[in-house]
Order: sequence, then structure tokens, then C-alpha cells
Amino acid sequence: MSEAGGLRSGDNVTVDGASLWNDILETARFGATPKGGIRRLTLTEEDRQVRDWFAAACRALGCSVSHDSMGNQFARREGADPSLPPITMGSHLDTQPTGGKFDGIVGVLGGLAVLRALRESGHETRHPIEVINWTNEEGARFAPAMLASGVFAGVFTEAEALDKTDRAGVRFGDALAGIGYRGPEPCGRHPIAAYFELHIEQGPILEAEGKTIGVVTGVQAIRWYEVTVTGRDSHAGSTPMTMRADALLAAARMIEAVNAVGLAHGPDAVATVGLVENRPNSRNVVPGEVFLTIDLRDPDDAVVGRMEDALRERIADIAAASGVRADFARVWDAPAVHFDPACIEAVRQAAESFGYPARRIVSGAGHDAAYLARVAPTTMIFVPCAGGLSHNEAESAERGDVAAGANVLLRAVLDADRR
Ligand code: HGY
Ligand code: MN
Ligand code: MN
Ligand code: MN
Repeated sequence: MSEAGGLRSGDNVTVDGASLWNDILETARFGATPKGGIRRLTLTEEDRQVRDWFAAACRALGCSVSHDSMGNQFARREGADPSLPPITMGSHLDTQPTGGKFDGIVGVLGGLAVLRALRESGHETRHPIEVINWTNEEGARFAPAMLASGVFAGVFTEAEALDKTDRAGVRFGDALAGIGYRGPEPCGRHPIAAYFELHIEQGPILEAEGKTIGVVTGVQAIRWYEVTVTGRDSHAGSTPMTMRADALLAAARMIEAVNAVGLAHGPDAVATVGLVENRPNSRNVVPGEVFLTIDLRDPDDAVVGRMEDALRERIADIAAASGVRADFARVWDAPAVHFDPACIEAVRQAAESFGYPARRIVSGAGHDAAYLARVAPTTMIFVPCAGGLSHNEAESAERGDVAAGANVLLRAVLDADRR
């Protein structure tokens, strides 16, 4: 069809929302929890199962499927001009320990739905089109989050990433080889023309405002820290209160300080202690050591920096007053990200062309797109989730919203293909 005013080629193509929804429910069985969520930590048997399912589903659509040295999976549909770099979509299939059915999954399966729509419509794109499943986006097992997309973008070296260990001491590279997904292709040697990530908002704004689409303009800054508090194991019965070096008591004061620092740097700042390990964790031993993690975020890098300074000082003061030692280390620093204006506009126009109510939004959660933005024109598309709840087994989204997000993804990709 002519470009001038009329429908452009591909404008009449939409996704099959029923198949997309069915894929979401079908893959939810890999790591399904009794409460209706998913426990599918990266590089586990459940992760291998969903990876195998994804590869088979993409091959059934005529795509070639490969995976690189970090286990990132690439499903590729050829275009008219193989010399062009691919236009890509993607997200992640790994979950939190008590994750939901939609975080990350909507972006990978939404991409699969786009591949299915292109195949069924017979629409030929100029560029190759790819859907990517990024390894270890969550960071729940191996820190930091977005590890494999970070290697792809040159933020981390492959060697340092493969040497990361989980809390049980298992090495990333060994776990990756263990599920059979350590590919021969070096991670990051793969030029891409653009990257679009569909994701649930994981916050309350779209639902509260009755919006179907979030036109994502960027991702807030994130920093992760690890604190080891060292006191002295001693007998709960015979150690006088004044002679204790109680690591857990000091850690409790530090956790309170993290919350206070987050509140003091509002209105957007957030501060979280999510992981605490108490040793020896015995009911009649005064704890001698505590390991805890801190997650600081704000749309403004400078605010995160001020929170870090304030916390370093508070934690040192608490350690001194509690008679313990505190080792405070920053283990991840992901600056705030601003997405590509042309990609953002493509998403806005796509939402408008379908008549979906939309609004611009900054992502509170981290995403692989935050790193892809360093190597290609990138943006994201959000759809609402119930109550803004995520990283929770009760996470849910509306079938119609998920289909709408995939339609916007499809049209934004076709727009990029024309440029
Ligand atoms: O931590 C995050 O924001 C993401 O879910 N990994
Ligand atoms: Mn996610
Ligand atoms: Mn997540
Ligand atoms: Mn993500």
C-alpha cells in the first residue's frame, strides 16, 4: 500500500492475543509454585525447560535459534536484506524466587507473538527480526541483575560474569554449562539496529490512571551494596548484655537506617534491604555475623549518590556504637538511562494508531533495555499490572492489555523497519 496517507505495508497486521495468553499460561508451568506464581531462578532445571520450550516454539515459526557464550537466546526471522542488522525485541524468562507469571515473560512471549503475526500475515520486513531471552536479568541468584545483557553491552567482561557465584558458591559459568546453554558465539559480537522491550509496569501508575500503554522514556539509577557485620558468637545465657558484640542487633539498626535514608531523600528515592543471612542462626547463640544487601534507586544519579554517602556514615556510626565491624561494599552501579527519542516516538505513535490510552513514564524497575540503550536505539513499552504488584506470586495482568502491548511492540518494530 502507498505510504502517502493510506495504510502502510504491515499496518493491518496485529498479534493473536489468544495464542500469546496461552503461551504465558503454558510456560508458567516451568517452576510453578502452589500459590500460582513461578520460581524459575536463572540457570536451574526450570530455566532450562522454559528455554527449550522457547527455542522449539520459535523454530516452529521458521526462525533460526542460537545462544551465545552467556546463554542469551536469539530467535531470528530473516528479512529481505540479510545485510541489515536485526531489529530486536526481548526481555527475560528467569524469575524471582517468588515471582509472577508476567515479569520479563510478557516481553519474550510478546516478541514471539510478533514473530507469529509476521509469519501468519506473510509480511516481509527489510531487516531480520530477532527476539532475545537475556540470561540472569533478575540478579536474584547471581548479582548483579541484567548481567548477561550487561556483558552484551560491554558493561561487564565475560570472564568476570562467568566467575560470579551464587550464595551457595556455585559459579555462573558452571551452572550455565550445566543446563547446556553456554554457546560458542562470544557475547556482544552481534550488531543490532534497534531494541524494543515490552514489560509490565511493576508499579501502580498505569492502572490508577486507566492507561493501557506506558511510553517508557528511561530507567532510574540503581546501586547495590553488600554489608558484612562482624561481632562475636557467644552464649545467649551466660554473656551479660554489656559484654556482647551482637551482629544481628547492629544489623537491625542498619536496616532501620536504610529505610530512614530512603524516606529522607524522597519523593522518588527508594531504599531496600532484601537479603539477610544471620550466622550461626542458632536460637541460643548471640549472632557473630550478618550478611545483608542494600538496593538504592532514584531517577536522579545525584540523589542515589547522596543516599550512599549518608548510609556509609550511618553504618559506620552504628558499627562503632555496637562494638562490631561493618564492611560496606558497592557491588553494582547502574546509572539512570534515557531512551532513544525516535524509538519513544514510534511507541507513542503506535499506541495512538491503535487508540490505546497512553502516558510517558520512567521505569522504577531495572531492565535489560537499560544496557541495550548503550549499543542500539532502545526503548520500552509498559502495560499495567494489577495493583502495581510484582516480584510477588500474585502478580497479574489483563489479557487485553498484554495483547495491546504486543500490538504496540509489533507496530513500533515495523516502524523501525521502515526507517
Ligand atoms: O531489580 C530490578 O529492578 C529487576 O527486576 N531486575
Ligand atoms: Mn523484569
Ligand atoms: Mn524483575
Ligand atoms: Mn527486565
